[in-house]
Amino acid sequence: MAFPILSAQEAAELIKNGDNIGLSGFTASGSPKVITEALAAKAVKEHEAGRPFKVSVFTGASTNNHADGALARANAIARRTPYQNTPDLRLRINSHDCHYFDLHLSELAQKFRYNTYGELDWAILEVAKVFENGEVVLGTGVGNVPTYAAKAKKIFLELNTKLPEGLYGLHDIYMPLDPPHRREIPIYTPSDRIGHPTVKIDPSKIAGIIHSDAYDGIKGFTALDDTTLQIGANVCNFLIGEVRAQRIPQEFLPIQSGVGNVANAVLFGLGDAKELPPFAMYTEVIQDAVIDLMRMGRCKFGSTCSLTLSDAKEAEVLDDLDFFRDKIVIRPAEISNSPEVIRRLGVIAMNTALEADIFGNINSTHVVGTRMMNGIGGSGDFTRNGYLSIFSCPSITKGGLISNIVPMCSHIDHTEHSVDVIITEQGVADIRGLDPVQRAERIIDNCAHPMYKELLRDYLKLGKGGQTPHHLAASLGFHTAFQNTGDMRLTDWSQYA
Ligand code: 0RQ
Repeated sequence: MAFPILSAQEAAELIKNGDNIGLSGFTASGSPKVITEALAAKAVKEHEAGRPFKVSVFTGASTNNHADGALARANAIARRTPYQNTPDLRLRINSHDCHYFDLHLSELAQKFRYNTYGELDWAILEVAKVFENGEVVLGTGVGNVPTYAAKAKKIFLELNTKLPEGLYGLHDIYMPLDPPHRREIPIYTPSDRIGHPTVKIDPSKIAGIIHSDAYDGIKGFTALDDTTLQIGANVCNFLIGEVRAQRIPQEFLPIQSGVGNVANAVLFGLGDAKELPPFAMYTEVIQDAVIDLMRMGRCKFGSTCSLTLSDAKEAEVLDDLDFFRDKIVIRPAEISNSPEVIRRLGVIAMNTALEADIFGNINSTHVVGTRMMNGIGGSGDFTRNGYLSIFSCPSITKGGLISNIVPMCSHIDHTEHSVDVIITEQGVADIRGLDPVQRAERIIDNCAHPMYKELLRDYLKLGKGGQTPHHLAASLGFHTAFQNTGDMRLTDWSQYA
């Protein structure tokens, strides 16, 4: 069947104000690029003509500057979920121009199959190859494509000529049955393949193929500094100790690692931690550092939802796919992040906190409890279900104006029940088996920055008892001081005494 070839503008013209759109990809990888930019340009024209134009955008995780970035700048996003991380969209979300709701990444596909958020008018999917029967080979990120392709009324395919057809075989496309008919997802080791290398699309739904040759535009990470290097070393030393103590099996367990600079530093540390055996990853994102670990033989296999690589690293991988073919599988988000599989495999979950409180709760998403940063992403899927759940972050931010260890988190994404270990450049607080006061003492002693230790100890003395001895009025004292003075060090407990 010959599918119509459209320009990005022709495709955008078919999308109407109020439509629901599902995008391919997971992080910037595999997200569409040219139709979303044309859609943003259309929105600008519509707004200039005095007409409303906004669409609801559903994705796998964050996207890229061509999608979230362009659409947010055009104020063209009515509703958005799940994870995002472009500065322009962050501004729209925090000013309520865009109605964003934050969700565990593993949950979105199922919710769409039950029409929780309404019907999907369009799916826009970046692909590496289209077969005549409508089957497609995806790019470097899968996200929720199988579900969006099945549910969308109409589909645009962005055929990216930069993506080699050799990507065929890297994906493992599998859609689980839904409740009440659900059965186990039969993954017993990270490298198990249970699905199909392509996504099968009903050819009658393909509204057009649009050519593209754009890169994902992912920047390299901030250079490692003393703080992030020390965090990475602390994580690795902790894991080595756990293997020695036989709390982790000698053959080790699969690793999940989050996104960002801190996660990158942790992965870097694993390259040097030769006492740990070569390991597999069961994760949602493979970053640059993992590719280097594969070259070094330290990471032997990576199950992921995306290859979130800088443009240079992506070119390196795409040019050498034969080396990576038996080392990588790219899965849909509901499989890469499946609570069932994560629990079965015994994944070691390593994610980054914006702030941790002295009782072991974690804020991953809200700056000073109010401004959305990125979203919970997959951190909850992995933390809640992991064999061992670790959070790391620097002990201070902005030169010490902010302590990342606080009396009470200003927003909580991960509760004390799911968090096993907190690690900063100062040290490691293993809080398993401790009561709240014991946890607080260990986190302050081992993780807080010296400039904040006394303030935190004094807070603990303010409480009037109870198992978790908060002083409720003072519990957000660090954040209040920051809002009033710009410096958490100026917290004055005497006003609460
Ligand atoms: O701001 O860029 O202005 O300097 O937050 O902080 O230290 O560079 O950390 O890049 O590792 O990101 C939690 C956001 C950390 C990320 C978060 C400021 C700090 C800096 C970034 P600047 P760093 P990272 C897998 C799992 C949730 C989702 C998740 C994240 C910026 O890891 O989004 O884990 N996680 N998904 O200065 C105010 C604080 C702060 C603060 C840091 N307490 N208050 N600002 N910053 N702490 C992936 C997916 O799910 C797809």
